[in-house]
Amino acid sequence: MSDDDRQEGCIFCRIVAGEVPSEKVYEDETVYAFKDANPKAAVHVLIVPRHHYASVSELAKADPNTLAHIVQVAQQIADQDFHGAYRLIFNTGEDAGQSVFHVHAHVLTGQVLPE
Ligand code: IU
Repeated sequence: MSDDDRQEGCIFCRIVAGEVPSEKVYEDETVYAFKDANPKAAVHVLIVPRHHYASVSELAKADPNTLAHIVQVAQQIADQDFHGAYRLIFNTGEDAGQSVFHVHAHVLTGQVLPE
């Protein structure tokens, strides 16, 4: 990852760079996926673009292909872990529960999910 891709002090930039340990689930040139440290389902994975964007709307504007790719990676994880069923969540804004301002998709799967 180049310096242009990251934001100083961002914990997810540091995870993507391997400076902070994480349980990797998947990676490729554009995204990195790892297990959420505080899982809310049997399988709870976070998928993040390598490049720093603060929110899903910022990502959608700047790089819609990577947003579509995140959906495909979520599907792949759910195909492996739970016959293709999953919930995909992008908390956007502090009042919606976003606490890390490097866009991340929560993939919840591996069990029947409550409504
Ligand atoms: P949120 O949508 O921004 O609230 O989600 C942040 C998630 O990142 C939350 O589920 C945390 O458990 C998770 N997380 C993590 O897995 N590892 C970390 O070092 C940090 C947060 I900071």
